[in-house]
Amino acid sequence: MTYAMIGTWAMALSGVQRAAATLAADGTAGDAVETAIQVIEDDPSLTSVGYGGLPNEQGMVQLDGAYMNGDNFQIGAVAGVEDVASPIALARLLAKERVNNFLVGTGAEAYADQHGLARKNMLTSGAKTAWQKRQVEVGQGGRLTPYDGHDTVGMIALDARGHIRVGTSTSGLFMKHAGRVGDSPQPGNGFYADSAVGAAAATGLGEDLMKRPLCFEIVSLMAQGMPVQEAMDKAVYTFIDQLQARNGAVGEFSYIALDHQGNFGVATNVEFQYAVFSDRVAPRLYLAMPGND
Ligand code: SD4
Repeated sequence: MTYAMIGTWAMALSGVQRAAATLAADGTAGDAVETAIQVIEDDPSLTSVGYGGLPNEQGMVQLDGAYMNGDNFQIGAVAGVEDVASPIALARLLAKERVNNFLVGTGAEAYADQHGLARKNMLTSGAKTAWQKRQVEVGQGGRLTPYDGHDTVGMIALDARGHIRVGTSTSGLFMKHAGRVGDSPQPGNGFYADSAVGAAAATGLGEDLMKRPLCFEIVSLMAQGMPVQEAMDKAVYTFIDQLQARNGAVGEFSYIALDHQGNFGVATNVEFQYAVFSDRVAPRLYLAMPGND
């Protein structure tokens, strides 16, 4: 049976490599997504996800993440959580609840404690130094630009039994306001999954990504019979053009998607690397260029 996995940015490769063994040994898509994202969350050298993620204006690391079960549409999501070692583990646990699926801040942290999830100080000394340096620059009249040091990890897995799961995890934007929430934990915007069809995940400037639920739109177009790449081209580039025409300002948009047969697609308006693994392809990185040619 076909199995496959796709993840955002070059950092996804180490996670996909780790999860490859799980999928190849008839493991579940949920375990593959959680394992792959945790590899990224645990890596202090990656400054946009989990431990080592860059802090907000106040010097706090606030994390967003989500998990979706494509079989029953259950969603778990967290936003603005502090000192939780694995937001994806927390989101996956929340996806099992009947209610209270999306928790923020201290409520999410209390839930993590009640369920025995690991807590840890997520601010590394490297991230603190980057924050202090930015304070000095701002003090010297430098502009506060929140839009750097960001890359969300999004992972989609299809297992050999046809189950599809998607997950996201991010520290959002460096120097964001306290309490700012991006697209990554928002269903339809940051992610969407339907095991009968496929799934999609987003990365880029959350403030723009949440202007249209493109992950849901991509999956909807696929449900109508459109091939995955065509669905992405139609949904993503149409909206980018619309936003450009009506708003002028367009941030970074990058999307990955996988269909229930293991075919994948990508749409982006920046140079974008992504990692893929399947029963046909050993774990590897691809590079997508902006535009739909
Ligand atoms: C956010 N979409 O919080 C995330 C950040 C990101 O590439 O993915 N940047 O807005």
